[in-house]
Amino acid sequence: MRKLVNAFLAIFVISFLLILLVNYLNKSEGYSGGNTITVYNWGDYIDPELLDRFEEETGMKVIYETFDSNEAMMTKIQQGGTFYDVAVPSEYAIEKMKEEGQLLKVDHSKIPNLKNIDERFLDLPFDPGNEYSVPYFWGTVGIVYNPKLLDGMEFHSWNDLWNEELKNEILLVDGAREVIGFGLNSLHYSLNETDNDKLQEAKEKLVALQPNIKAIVGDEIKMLMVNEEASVGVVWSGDAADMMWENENLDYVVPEEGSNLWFDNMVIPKTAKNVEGAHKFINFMLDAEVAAQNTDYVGYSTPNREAMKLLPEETISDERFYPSPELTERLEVYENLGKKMLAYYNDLYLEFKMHRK
Ligand code: N2P
Repeated sequence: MRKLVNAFLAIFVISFLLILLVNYLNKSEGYSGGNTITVYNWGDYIDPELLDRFEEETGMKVIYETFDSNEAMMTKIQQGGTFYDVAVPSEYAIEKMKEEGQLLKVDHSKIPNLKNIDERFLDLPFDPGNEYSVPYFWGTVGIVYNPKLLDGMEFHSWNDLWNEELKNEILLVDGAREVIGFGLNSLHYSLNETDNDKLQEAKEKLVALQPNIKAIVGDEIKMLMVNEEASVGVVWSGDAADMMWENENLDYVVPEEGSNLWFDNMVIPKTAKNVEGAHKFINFMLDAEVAAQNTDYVGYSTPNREAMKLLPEETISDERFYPSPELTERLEVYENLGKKMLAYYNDLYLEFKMHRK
């Protein structure tokens, strides 16, 4: 009997190892083939038709994976075992990854379409000379709301969120910098604050917002707002634009205390297996017509000057999504606060989340 059990056990272990081996071989073939590129992007952040078009035009195959926060993306890349050829971090994350030696330099001679990018989005402090990154989309953080469900209520200030009438009404985007950031902004502090007392004060204030919070969510925030299952959301601008196309009762505001101005750029992680393909993909996304189609699809604001010329006037003149210089002055870009401080922001965010009912 014992022998039989041992034999079964041996067969089981061997089959298991074989499955692992086959899987590994399949994967490494896919990932390392010169004809494949692996792209790591935010959820809902590309027109899938463009991936097909890229494959048709270049004969390359795209493996596409998504993430929902800079923190999740950075952790995954840092842990190793990934072979992303292109990733799309925001500015402070780019600076951090650069510092940690996780990025390859971008070869501008292989990205002729860089000339299509508006100069306002080039050579920004987080990546002087765009040595490591190329603009993809940009935007703000603000409040999307449905006046129809709220007796015509309007929003101007972050502090409007604490209104007692909003019990269980608010959806929040699931991001540490975003949430701690608007907590700080509501107190007229910088969203790059590093003073412990002010950070604690912001966290306490956010804890006091909990009764009004319905859920902290990812990309499903769009569906929930469009279907009118919630009346208020703290969101990224382009997600708001997308929702507003689907439901015309919705409106979006960047609160008067100020908010975040962010830039998402394409980078090539050091672990890339197809650097040539990465450049081709980046250049493709910067083509004016491709960028216009992508902008039209995702709803975010494009940094591509030539693409803007192809977009409807009503899109690019909408100051909610292409803010005026006056509004832009009230906005702050997230700074790379350093490893320790970023970890502290994450801790505060987790503490805030633990106060869910
Ligand atoms: C798209 C996410 C936008 C990213 N769903 C904001 N940096």
